[in-house]
Amino acid sequence: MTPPAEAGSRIASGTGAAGRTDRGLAAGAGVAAVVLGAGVGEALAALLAPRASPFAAIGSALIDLAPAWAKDAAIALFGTADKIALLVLIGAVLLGVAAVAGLLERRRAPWGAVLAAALGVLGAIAAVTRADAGVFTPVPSIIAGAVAAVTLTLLLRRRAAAGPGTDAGMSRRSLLIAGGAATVVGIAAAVWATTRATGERSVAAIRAALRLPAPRSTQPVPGGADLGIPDLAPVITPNDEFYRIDTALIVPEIDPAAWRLRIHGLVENEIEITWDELLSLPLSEHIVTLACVSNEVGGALIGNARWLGYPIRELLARARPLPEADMVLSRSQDGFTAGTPLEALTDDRDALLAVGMNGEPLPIQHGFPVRMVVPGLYGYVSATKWVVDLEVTRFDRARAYWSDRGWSERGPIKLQSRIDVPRAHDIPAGEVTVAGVAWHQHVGVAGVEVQVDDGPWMPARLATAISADTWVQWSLRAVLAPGEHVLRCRALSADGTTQTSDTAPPAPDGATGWHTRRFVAA
Ligand SMILES: Nc1nc2c(c(=O)[nH]1)N[C@H]1C(S)=C(S)[C@@H](COP(=O)(O)O)O[C@H]1N2
Ligand SMILES: [Mo]
Repeated sequence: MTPPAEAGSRIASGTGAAGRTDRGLAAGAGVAAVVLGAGVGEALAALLAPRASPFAAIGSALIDLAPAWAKDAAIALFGTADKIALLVLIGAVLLGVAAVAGLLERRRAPWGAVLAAALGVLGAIAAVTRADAGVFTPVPSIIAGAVAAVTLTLLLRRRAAAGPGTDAGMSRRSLLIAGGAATVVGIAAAVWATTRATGERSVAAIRAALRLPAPRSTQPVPGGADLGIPDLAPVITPNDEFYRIDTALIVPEIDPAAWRLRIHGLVENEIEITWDELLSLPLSEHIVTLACVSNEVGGALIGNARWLGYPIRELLARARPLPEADMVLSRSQDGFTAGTPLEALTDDRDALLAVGMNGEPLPIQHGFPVRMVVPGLYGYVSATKWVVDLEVTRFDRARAYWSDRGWSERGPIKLQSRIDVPRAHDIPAGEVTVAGVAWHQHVGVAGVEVQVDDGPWMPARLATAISADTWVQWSLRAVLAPGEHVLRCRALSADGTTQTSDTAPPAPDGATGWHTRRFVAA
């Protein structure tokens, strides 16, 4: 006997078996419709405005909505592949909802189509709430939702039109063909859209053709700074190996010719500076180790580069901050903000407005054309990439991006050290080289000690530090008998403190504890 709901459905099913097939087909139709809609949306975004991609808009909104622990967990799980992981997750959820829309359309038309359209509305809402939204931003999402809704209606109507008594195989076949075609077209459109990425390519071309002025002054790497030990982090991190952390699903594409930096707020003299003006100033090179607050003990979210730039101190001196100011809220083109103590930008530490990284213009992912680099502070409170605005303000008046999400308002980098060598877990017994890096930016590292099993702490050999603002390599020869061993390292700061053994997670202001590694010697 056919249940009443089935009888009322627009898809006639003679038997339970046919009913089950219909459900599968309906779910498939939902997926096909949403894939087609999403593909059309991505293609339109590629044509109209790359930053209007429905996928990227939803992803960016989720990133902004995510609490501190979620960001922490994502980075812990996926490292710098966290963005790909997010897109895969969104895709999976989208396909799930698409299947539900198909089933819903089959039983309660037009609610499945309404659900498909709602996905588009969701994308549009996410898109218009982006900091860099324009007039076209919601359009691709709206059209994507409309295409999905109409396609779903047509697909399942086609199935219904086959009706009772017609050849179910035929009708299933035509639905399979139409749905398959929609899916293929949708995937092709999405692939085309991702390979296009026009804006980025043109800014990449501008960057490639760019020649930065020679620095007025530079900072040499002392001879003994790099111990030259295989597998040990090189003292200067090459650009393509430099960690990348940011909230930007789509990297901002800024033509230097259109770049401006405004300095305003609690200042006597509001100023604006262009790219040409910035490049005409005397630029100098400073080697600074940048670190992410999300770096776990022993983690890789740290790198050391030679930055070419102009002291922010000099620009702030022109703007003349008012006495009550104690913070600078820097803002990137895509709306990220960092709150930096005014003092860290005006004291002698040479906080930079940087344009160059290791002898080339900033890579686009690392903030092209201009970013901030502030020795001694974690990136989230200081290292704004794609920076376009500095608002001189107060900590009790303004809140920065991550401070709004549970991370500490202040972010001085903590004393840390890491074991890089041996890289492998299974090592030959006997004399081995143990080596790593240690850092306490803007304070300096005075020493590193290593403990083998529960033995005494032994002083490691410290390489020559480039400056207090950079990490320093260390090494030690240890003799390991066959068997299991536990090695720990701890740094001694130039301020007399010893790296704490207390373990703390990255949130809210940086991880602590000793990097501990287990080896098996044979
Ligand atoms: N515009 C922008 N700048 C940003 C961020 C961001 O999300 N957006 N992240 C900050 C964080 S948390 C860190 S650790 C550094 C990382 O810089 P890198 O990607 O060049 O290594 O950039 C900082 N600057
Ligand atoms: Mo970070």
